Amino acid sequence: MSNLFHQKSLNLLSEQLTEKGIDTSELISKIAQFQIAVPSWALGAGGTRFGRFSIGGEPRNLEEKLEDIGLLAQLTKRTDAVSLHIPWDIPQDTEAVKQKAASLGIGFDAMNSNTFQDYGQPLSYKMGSLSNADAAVRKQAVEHNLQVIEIGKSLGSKGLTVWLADGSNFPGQAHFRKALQWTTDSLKEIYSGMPSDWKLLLEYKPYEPNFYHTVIPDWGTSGLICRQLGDRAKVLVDLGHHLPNTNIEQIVATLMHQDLLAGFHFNDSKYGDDDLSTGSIKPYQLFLIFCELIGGAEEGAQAWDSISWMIDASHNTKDPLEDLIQALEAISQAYAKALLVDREKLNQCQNEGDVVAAQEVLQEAFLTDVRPLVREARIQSGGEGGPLAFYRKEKIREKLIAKRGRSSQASGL
Ligand code: PSV
Ligand code: MN
Ligand code: MN
Repeated sequence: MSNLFHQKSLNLLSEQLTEKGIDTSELISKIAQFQIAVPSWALGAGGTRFGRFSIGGEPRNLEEKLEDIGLLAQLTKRTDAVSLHIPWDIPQDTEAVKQKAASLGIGFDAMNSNTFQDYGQPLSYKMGSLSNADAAVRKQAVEHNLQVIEIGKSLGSKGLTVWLADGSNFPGQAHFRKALQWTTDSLKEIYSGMPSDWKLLLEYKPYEPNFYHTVIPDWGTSGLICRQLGDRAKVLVDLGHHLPNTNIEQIVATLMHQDLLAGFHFNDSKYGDDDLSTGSIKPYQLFLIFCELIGGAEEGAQAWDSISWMIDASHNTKDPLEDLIQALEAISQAYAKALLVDREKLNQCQNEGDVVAAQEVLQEAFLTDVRPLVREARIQSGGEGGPLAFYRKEKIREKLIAKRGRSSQASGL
């Protein structure tokens, strides 16, 4: 797209927004400030239980993962941090990793522990980790989390994300109440091992890999546990971790109302934890979530800065870097559209019971083409107007393949 086209579309949109009393430059600066962390495991091709198709040029180690995120940051200016998963990303040389990240302008977002796989540790997590009936396994899982905190401390991270696969596949297999209690007790130990300026982000998920019962299946259970841990434990909402048609925006509003929202794992979903590109399936839902976030922050329910933003996706068919560019764009667009909502008018419609007008207020914002604003925010920050086109024109994947090989593979999923 030409610069002239961009300027023309930006001018037209600015005129339209100014007529509505909206300050375009303030919008652009808000969009520019909004940064979303990228997970280390989204940089390689993912896979399904049926197979994995290598994309080529995948990062072979942590340093190369950082390089990929540095590139994303340079092109999009929408990300400035990585979220690491341990043991997939154990740094061999912490100082070198820190230096590399600093040279790329990348910080370390929340650390992720992993007690859902066996990777050579003495005791198996086959029958669960923090909820395991065997105290020795629980202890090992707690210690793993404490170790992840130590690694995070050495890198400058300020949070620990815990997702547990714990649960059971068949009725009778597990004792629901004991499993919940053991999990809570284990998390208490982990929480007390966190530095006082850290937060614990507790993820929930209704099913998978267990298909009968999951110890932390929903936001309510996660919230109940967090309440028993302390103020710095909050609920992490992964958009794919809901049964179909769940009203996620309402969950977000409820959690903010209770100061219990830790942050997000952005992705999209048609059926379950599909880990599809954010905004590719339900962009209207994503917009409505941002409406609640902005409303909740503006009305003082929970501070915007207290919320963590991260992508959690996996790619079986797309180039992961292209996909992440698309996801960052979709998130920025949803945020920009939600910023356009006339909240005063919406509030008035709600008070007057004007259902039709309330819907119009939301549609007016959602149907605005905000792409010129998002593009301008990127350009003003020093990024590319069209990062995807730039990526293809510069043949970046081809260059990565030449450097790293056709069948290079990152540790991880
Ligand atoms: C589990 O489905 C999850 O959403 C958790 O966040 C994990 O850490 C991540 O995916 C990678 O397996
Ligand atoms: Mn997740
Ligand atoms: Mn998931």
